[in-house]
Amino acid sequence: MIDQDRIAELNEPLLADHDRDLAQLAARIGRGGRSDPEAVVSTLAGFSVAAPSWALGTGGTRFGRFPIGGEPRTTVEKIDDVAALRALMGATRSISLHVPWDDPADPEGLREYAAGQGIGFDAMNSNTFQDNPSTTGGGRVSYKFGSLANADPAARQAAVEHNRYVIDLGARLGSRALTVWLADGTNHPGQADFRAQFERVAEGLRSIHDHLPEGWRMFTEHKPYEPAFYSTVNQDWGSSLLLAQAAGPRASCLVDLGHHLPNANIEQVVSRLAMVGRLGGFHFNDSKYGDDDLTTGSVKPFQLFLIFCELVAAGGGRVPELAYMIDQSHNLKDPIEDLIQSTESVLLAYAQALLVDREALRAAQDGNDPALAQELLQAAFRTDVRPLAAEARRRNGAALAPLAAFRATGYRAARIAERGRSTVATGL
Ligand code: AFD
Ligand code: MN
Ligand code: MN
Repeated sequence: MIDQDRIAELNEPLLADHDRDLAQLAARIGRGGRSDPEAVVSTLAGFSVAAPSWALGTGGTRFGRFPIGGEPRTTVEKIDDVAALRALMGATRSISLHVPWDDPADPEGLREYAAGQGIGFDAMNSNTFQDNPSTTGGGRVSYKFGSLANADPAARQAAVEHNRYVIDLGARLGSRALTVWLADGTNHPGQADFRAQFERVAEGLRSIHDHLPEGWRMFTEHKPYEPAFYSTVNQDWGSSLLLAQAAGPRASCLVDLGHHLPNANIEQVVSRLAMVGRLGGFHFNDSKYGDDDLTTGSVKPFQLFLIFCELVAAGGGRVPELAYMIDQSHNLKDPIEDLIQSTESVLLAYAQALLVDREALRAAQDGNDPALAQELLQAAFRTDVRPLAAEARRRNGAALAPLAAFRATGYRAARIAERGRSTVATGL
């Protein structure tokens, strides 16, 4: 619904300045062969981060939700919004569905529709943190006291069956991954046995893993608290690693940037999991206090940069082929505007990480020269790489100034006219 001709029209008046800025930056970073601007641009142009289906609508908190109108009411409309985002950014070429909030009756038809919009299906997300009739064996059980961790074997079985259903649905959509985030835990000391809950979850994940089709992967996603407030079964990267190892060889750990206790060294977690070959992917967001699901890179951009430095190092010069997704809750901003800004932050952090002189950094590290090491990292981080990201967008037929372009297209007003203002809850 945002066509490339319109984007090209909006880009036209910006091209001269863009070309000048790009040429100046390329000359500067390319001096002495320190970096290859062309290689950075083409790497960025090839990178894609999945959009979360649940974040195309206004999120909300337990204190309220303030819908902005024109929000998607169906999975088809969520795909339309991701296609608009792709037209603007050129870097969100897939959508990550959340079942049963997305539970298409005609998966093959939806797959074809999405393909026609240039959108594929990334990792599927199961939901055993709510009692939905379709996920609790028709209401036979409840997840109030957990799903895979539940002392009630019928609840555990229902949770395994729901995950198997999500995998089968994903296979029909062309997805090749499942993310399992469990809210399982306790709210009160002594409520459950830590070991018994953990071992029940490990057994359930093994059953799910054994259902994975050829070529599929599954991700265990840790989170320290919420909705469980005394203990969470999969509460940190250590538990996530143990659970992935217990589940099987195609299980690895998904790192959600909002899922660590305050001041955790996330870039070190990334290095550890990559070192043992169990780093599966990311849910990008930012936070100040908890799992705030704020705009990626809006609060701690240096941390995001350091994470990408670890990824570029692990991938030998570019990020490894992992599952890269955004996972946010847009409570105040227009969801598409927030996703534009988040996608931009991811690309900028990646570009800056590509500028790090890794040979010189390794020499500084081996030479115990922390001042030089800092100089090398900050030289990259302090480089304004926006012209490189803009050029990558332009090469993908996307917008040089995506937020302004989004507003100029009048996309939101058109969706309000089409979809109305009364919207159903689509966020978490
Ligand atoms: C919530 C959880 C977790 C999960 C997401 C989608 O905290 O991040 O990945 O929902 O299920 O944000
Ligand atoms: Mn997440
Ligand atoms: Mn979360």
